[in-house]
Amino acid sequence: MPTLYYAVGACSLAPHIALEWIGAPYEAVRVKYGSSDLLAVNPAGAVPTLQENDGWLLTQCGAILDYLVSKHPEAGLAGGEGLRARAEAHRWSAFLTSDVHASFWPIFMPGRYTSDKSAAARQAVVEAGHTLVAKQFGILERQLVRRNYILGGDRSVIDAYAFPMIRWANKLLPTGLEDYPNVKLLHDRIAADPAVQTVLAREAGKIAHGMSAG
Ligand SMILES: N[C@@H](CCC(=O)N[C@@H](CS)C(=O)NCC(=O)O)C(=O)O
Repeated sequence: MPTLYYAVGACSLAPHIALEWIGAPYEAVRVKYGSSDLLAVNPAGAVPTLQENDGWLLTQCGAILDYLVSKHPEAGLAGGEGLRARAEAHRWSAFLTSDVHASFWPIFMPGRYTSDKSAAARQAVVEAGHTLVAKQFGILERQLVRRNYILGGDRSVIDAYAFPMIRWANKLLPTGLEDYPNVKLLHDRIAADPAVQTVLAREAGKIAHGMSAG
């Protein structure tokens, strides 16, 4: 049974959702960034971190999601089969990791992007982050025109991956998701999913922690 180390509000929500969609037993362990619990498992101190029973460790959200897709083909979370469908899945996974996730860093941690400690300098970095996020959400919005899910067809791990970032944008952009109606529809579709509600309730501490029977 795999163990997922996650932090509340983090991108680890994506594999948490994927594990719940898959429905096989897993353990979910809440950790804090930089905590000794997390550093003992993953010296990078980051989530998501997935550990299999034999101790094998996998980090990097996109790699974890791809691993879960391959480990559980019966769950149908790949977003399509065939050479080009797999390439599209990798394309969107890379987009989320490198372009979308990265564009939030100046908003989350402006101090990492300027040596100027003034509030005005930090605020300027945050605003630059808003512009970056808006650019990436424009791309996501265009992809979702006439599509219920990012890869088309049915839901996939790529939708799970986008979900925490869509929540961040909703909360952090000055006008939330107002300019991205199709992204908002995707958000609402995923948020309405009972498995996703279970995961959100668990991460919020509203239901029991620990093992899931699936
Ligand atoms: N490239 C990594 C990034 C992981 C990452 O930065 N996760 C954040 C949470 S969304 C984190 O653990 N941050 C802790 C830190 O930067 O100290 C991935 O995609 O898994």
